Amino acid sequence: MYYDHNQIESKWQQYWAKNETYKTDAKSTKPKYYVLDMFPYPSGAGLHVGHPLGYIASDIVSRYKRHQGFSVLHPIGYDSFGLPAEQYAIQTGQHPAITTEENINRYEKQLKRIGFSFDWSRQFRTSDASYYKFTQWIFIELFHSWYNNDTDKAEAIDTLIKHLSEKGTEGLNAVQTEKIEFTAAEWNAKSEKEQQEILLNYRLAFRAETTVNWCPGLGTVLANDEVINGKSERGGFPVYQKKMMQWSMRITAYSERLLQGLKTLDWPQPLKDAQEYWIGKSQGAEVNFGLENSDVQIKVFTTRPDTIFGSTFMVLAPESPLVQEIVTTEQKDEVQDYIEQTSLKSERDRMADVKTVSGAFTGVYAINPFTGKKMPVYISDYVLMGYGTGAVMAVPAHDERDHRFAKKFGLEITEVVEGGENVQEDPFIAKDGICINSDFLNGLKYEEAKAKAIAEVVSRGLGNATTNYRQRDAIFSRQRYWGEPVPVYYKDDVPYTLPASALPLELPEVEKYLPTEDGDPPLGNAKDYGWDEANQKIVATDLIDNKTIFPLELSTMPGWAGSSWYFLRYMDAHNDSYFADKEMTDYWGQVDLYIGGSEHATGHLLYSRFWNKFLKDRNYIEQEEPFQKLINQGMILGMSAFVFRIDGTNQFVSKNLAKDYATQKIHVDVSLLKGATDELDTEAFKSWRPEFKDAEFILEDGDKYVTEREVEKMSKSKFNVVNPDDICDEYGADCLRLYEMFLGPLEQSKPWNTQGLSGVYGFLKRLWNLYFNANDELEVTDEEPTKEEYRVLHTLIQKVLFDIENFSFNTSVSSFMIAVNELTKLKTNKRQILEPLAVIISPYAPHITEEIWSLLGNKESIEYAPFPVFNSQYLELDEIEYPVSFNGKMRFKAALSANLTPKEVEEAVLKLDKTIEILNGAIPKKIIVVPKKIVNFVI
Ligand code: ANZ
Repeated sequence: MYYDHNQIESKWQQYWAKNETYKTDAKSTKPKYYVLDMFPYPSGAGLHVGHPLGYIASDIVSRYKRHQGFSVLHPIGYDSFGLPAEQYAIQTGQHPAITTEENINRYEKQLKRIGFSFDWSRQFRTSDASYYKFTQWIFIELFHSWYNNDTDKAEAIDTLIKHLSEKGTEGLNAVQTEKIEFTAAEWNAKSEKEQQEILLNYRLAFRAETTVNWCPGLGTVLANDEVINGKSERGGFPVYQKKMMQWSMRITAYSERLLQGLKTLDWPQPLKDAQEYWIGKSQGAEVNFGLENSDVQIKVFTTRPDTIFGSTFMVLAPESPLVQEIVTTEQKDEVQDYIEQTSLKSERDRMADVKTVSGAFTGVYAINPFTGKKMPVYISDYVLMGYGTGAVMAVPAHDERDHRFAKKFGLEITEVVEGGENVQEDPFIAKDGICINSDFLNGLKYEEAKAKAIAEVVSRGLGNATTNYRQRDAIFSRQRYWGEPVPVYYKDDVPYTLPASALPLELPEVEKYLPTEDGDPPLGNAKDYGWDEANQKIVATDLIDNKTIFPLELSTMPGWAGSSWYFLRYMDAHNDSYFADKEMTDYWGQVDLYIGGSEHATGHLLYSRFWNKFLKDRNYIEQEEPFQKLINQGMILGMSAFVFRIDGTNQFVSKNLAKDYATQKIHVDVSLLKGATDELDTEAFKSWRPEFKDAEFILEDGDKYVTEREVEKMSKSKFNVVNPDDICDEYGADCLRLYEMFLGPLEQSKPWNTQGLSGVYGFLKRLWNLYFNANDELEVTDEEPTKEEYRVLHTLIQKVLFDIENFSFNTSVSSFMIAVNELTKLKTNKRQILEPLAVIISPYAPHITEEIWSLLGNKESIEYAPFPVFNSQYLELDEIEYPVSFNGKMRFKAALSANLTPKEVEEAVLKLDKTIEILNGAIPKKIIVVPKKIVNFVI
């Protein structure tokens, strides 16, 4: 029978949808397995063949686990708030909800076409009010929580308020923006407003004035990981530093736990390294330096207290508030100029630029407490305000940046440590890391010197040992429309959260998506956006009187809010009263397998770990870490095509003639090539774009325009995308799935080549034909298979079990091919072989196997058929071909039963005609039998 992939695939896709084949039971007595793909953002461009790579792998695992008797959660939904839909809304006036809906519909159609076994019933979008209701609820919980270092977890703000009202800040060990101290009496005497302002110093969701990455092109603030080389990740607009009142999340409270947790996770090492680097833990000391003729102290953070004897000057961050306090009148102008110059640079640029050395002298001197020497105090942009204390003791003999600075400003350079292997940070390495030039540390090695220096700093009351993290709190406000409204209103400038009963705070309609004339975010355009506190409802914006009707927060949440907890929502996707029932989160626990791109290393994967840990602290869930195993799929690369335009003309010269001309290389759409060749369809090219309408061609071999091909990232802008819909039409989804897996190891990047599909298609036809006879009739017998047939089947089972458990999908596909070829040769038509064969292949190629399964007379879907059990007995050989040697020279081979003892082998070989002939009456001195390997006669 003809293998009609189109008919078969659409038939089963309808069957699965109608029967909800992949719907996960709410509760199950089976063991659970949770397989998740990273939350897709449905862009307008639709899917190309690179996108499904990870989804195919996770789908194979899901199906395999179902065959193995697991209750599998394999959900899908959409991260649907975000900038592109909003940018489009600004340009066209079309509501972002409409664009989003269209994009999702298209995306979903494409996904369904590939036959993924998602539980579609659990689907949701981050922009659904029924979902963001709980994103807002989590925000409120964060707002009403603080981090207690003593219990090492987040607690309800009430426990903090109790502490403050009973003991003030005494004995309080909290994560805070700024260290403040007061007594219980002082706290109790404060007004409500004052108390609320103080609490913001501790809340996990808080408001503070922060230097932000302001992107005028997008009209919003961006997170550090959304800025690449001073430009916005989306759109490439310039990003500037600006001070603004912003909502932030105190992720730094979790730095240490985020770091420690990595040890428990089965994640790719580069991903763990990226998180570790981002968190950036450094251990060192904070040391106070007194100023000459002044009470002012400059506190520095140093990771090298052992070099304090070599510190000859100090440098403050230009933004440090201390600068204004200490600068002398003579130096004021120079310092002011420098501060302004610095404000134009982003923190990233400042860190990245190690070449330019600049700074200004404040006019004052500090005293090195260890050497008693005067240290001029400078400001320079290489010192960052947000790190450590915003001040450094400069040690030019041991720190490269300090060294460059000292050279430029003619400052003293004193060596303290003779470098060595264990002084890795020391750029001026010489010998063995022994301290010199300080009687105090002389002769000590780096670690000893560091410990001794810290002890001395502490005993002299100059400072203490500290640990610093490079990670910053995460800015949470976006001055945009298409995001979750922040459920907060302002009374007397103090933020209060909406009661949970008022959630969701729905995104209001606005007439335009741009900021208001007063520079407020787009929500400032909403007509109904006031909060009636007494009646607990939203009312007209005009009614705001700041007495009973209050203004609501106008910024929205960032893209990462909704994606920081979606994996929990899938466990109980339609619960209207709770983000997810505890019974459900207990049952599903961690995501067992998470597949997605490596670009989420320091954004999503830190934020979601943070929220998960927070929800655990507050006893809403049990798991400390959300994603146990994670795989980063590689990228599928496209084969771009180029034409050569002769400079200044509309003439295009074929690739192999192009070297004779001055040309410009231009991308052309790969769909303009003839079939799967490199040859350009010149007519199609002419009608591709108006500017090529009159194109002329210089052809080669008389009639061909050959394009140049190059492997590049697959992307719409490079015109090298291949649409999976086209592949599904021509070859079918099963072929696409097998081919994507066959391309190579999942984690690696690999080029796409449409020509390769026909080989896989041939395999599917051979598989199909195994079940049919020469008259195209299904023919399967109930006869007992031969040993050889069993051997082929069990070799395959063993291989595939190993491969799937090890996420090696490409090797499984090759073993399918080998098995089908062998079974074809054996003309196998035994049910006991062919039925399990269909089950083994079904996770990879679910449509064809589902069809075969039903043709074989099964009434239920193949999906829940048990996976065949491996039996090693079938791999044992009946006969062994012994090479028989005489004095080390192999003369012939003897096929003997595998069950013979060495003695029996010897006897059997001695009886063979060939042996008798070669021995020719001689009596062997020795006969060596290596069981199952060789026989050797010594004569
Ligand atoms: C003296 C010293 C001597 C330092 C030496 C380094 C090497 P990490 O490892 O990244 O934590 N530093 C401290 N605060 C800074 C700030 N706000 N901006 C720029 N640099 C700052 O680096 C910590 C080291 O970076 C600190 O130790 C300090 O310089 C500098 F041979 O102190 B060190």
